[in-house]
Amino acid sequence: MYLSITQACLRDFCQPGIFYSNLAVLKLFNMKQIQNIEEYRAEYQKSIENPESFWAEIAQEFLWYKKWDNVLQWNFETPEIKWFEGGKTNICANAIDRHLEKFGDKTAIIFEPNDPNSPSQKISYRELHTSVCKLANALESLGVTKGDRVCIYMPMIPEGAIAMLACARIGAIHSVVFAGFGAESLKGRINDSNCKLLITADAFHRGNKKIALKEIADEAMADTPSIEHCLVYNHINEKISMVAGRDISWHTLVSVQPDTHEPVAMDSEAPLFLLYTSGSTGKPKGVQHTTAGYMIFMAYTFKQVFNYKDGEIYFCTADIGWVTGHSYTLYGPLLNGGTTVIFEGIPTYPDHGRFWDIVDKHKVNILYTAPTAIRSLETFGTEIFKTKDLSSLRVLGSVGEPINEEAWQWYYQNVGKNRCPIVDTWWQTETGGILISPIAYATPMKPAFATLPLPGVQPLLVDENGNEVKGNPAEGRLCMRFPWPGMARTLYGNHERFKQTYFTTYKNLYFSGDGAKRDGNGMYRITGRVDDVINVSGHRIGTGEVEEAINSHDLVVESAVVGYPHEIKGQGLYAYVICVDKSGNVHNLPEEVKKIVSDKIGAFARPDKIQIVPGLPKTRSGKIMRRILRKIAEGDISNLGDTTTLIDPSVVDKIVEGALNQ
Ligand code: 7RM
Repeated sequence: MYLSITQACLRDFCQPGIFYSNLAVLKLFNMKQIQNIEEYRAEYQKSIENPESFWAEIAQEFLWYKKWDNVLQWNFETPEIKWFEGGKTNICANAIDRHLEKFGDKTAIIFEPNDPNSPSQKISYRELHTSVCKLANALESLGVTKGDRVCIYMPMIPEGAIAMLACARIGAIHSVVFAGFGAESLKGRINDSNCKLLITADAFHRGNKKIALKEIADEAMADTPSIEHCLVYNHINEKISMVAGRDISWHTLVSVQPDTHEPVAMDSEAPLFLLYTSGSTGKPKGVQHTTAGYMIFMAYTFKQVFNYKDGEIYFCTADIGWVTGHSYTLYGPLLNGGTTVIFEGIPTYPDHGRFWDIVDKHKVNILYTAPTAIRSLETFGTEIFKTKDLSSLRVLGSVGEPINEEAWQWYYQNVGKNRCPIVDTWWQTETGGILISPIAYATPMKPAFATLPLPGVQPLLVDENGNEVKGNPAEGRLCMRFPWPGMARTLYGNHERFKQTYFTTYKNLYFSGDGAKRDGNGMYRITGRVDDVINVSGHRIGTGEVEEAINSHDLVVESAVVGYPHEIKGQGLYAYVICVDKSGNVHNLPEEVKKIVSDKIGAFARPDKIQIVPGLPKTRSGKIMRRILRKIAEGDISNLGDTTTLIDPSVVDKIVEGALNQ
């Protein structure tokens, strides 16, 4: 039964009064959670039989200025995807304002600073509303308006989130650049989308390091003609230089603003944000997401996958500079009226117990992190757990790369104490939100498997020629045959590249770039990027497969395998291996590693070369930069290209040195 707009509005969500008079929900907010596998099957079936009515029912639970005319219009050839066209809404109003009446005093954000001795901070929905309104007014006072691009280059502090929400509130398109990127990367991203405003901070500490953010921003702004102003948040009282006329103090401007602001009614398909992501070639792509579909998909997937219950504390370790930070540190939890932890630091500062201290201190119920973090903590052993209380935990999540079985078991046993389901969530910047994942407490778990598609998601596997691989088990390239509301709509300023990258490899399909296997029960296991497939003597070998075999050796922490030209076999396998004993002083390890791969996969997959290394060249999101490893394996070390996006560029020198001494 529908309530009348005013009834529903007054009864449940909107504070009566001028600011909400024109926003309405069509139905009570009672999105049901999937409780077991039968319910999942039923919900999935419904979503496939009639996707439009499935998503429309969920969409009704949000605040709208105007209801949509069409639920979905799509064409994967052009490609054009439109969800809820004709509707008008605002994601900031849905993430904050709608909770005020009932949950105004509830904590929206818990901020845990880098230094464990500094106080943590709790921000209620009401306080968040005030801060966002003030900043929204400040942005408008600078002439920023609907459709303008705003670059956000901020530490992992609440003000970064506030900046994103304020942009969304006024209809400006946020483009967050991770604060670990340097001036060149920042400049390129600003210029690609002609951002008008840059929001940044003086500086910040991450672990032992200090990063002089404003100084880097200044370097970038020497060559960003579109930037009119730079709004600077004073985070640690660092001495910085301010350019008169261009640079403005956040504190000075924001403190004089009114503390209410009416959200701007946005078209469903109005761009919400850009997020730059690297492809296998070319410069980073500005993946563009839109308002209504993104909002509905993040709210739905967050609530289902993590089985989020009212009042729970949720901690996603992803920085807001990555898509996981956008969708599941910020928007997903807030759209559900949840409490989200924003953590400024790193897992190993001041020691490797930091995550567990945060879980204990804030009584975290749901922890969502990356396999790379798990594996790095794994190397320190399990002694630390004796002194930490992790009993508040109820659900664990993994994202960003395939989680190998060892890491899965370690996480399950030591962190989850064999009682918390792990949701291994597969998705991409381009998908906006989670597509394939267990639903906590509903889907049976299978280590290293992302398991089943969420309702509304229609995956398939295809062979190299684009023919569907039907039946189970199966293996192939992972594609989607039908749109989902959270998918990207274009690449900023380059629709042709969008089409070429995702929609032309296989006709009428979205191509993810990943390979996957489906087991006898239809459960998916993501095997990794298909661009990393190596062909040895005519055998196609997935780097992920070989790495998994190598990692199963007791003395191996992690490994990366690449192909290199081989006179006889076409390509040979070169394996970089991190040993438990960091000195790498284990003489027969290379032979043992070769043997374990032969045993597990087959002699054809036996690596030709093994190099014991102290670390791997990883980007900040935990992805191994294989390009560099390939060059070293080829012996082509004269030009290793740009290594500035690596967490630790010095590791490359160590690997080169090791390779030369082999
Ligand atoms: C969310 C995110 C996307 C790529 C994707 C995969 C890999 C992500 C998983 C995974 C196996 C997972 N966005 N990937 N999650 N592989 N299992 N659960 O990471 O745009 O930065 O990366 O990451 O290769 O295509 S992303």
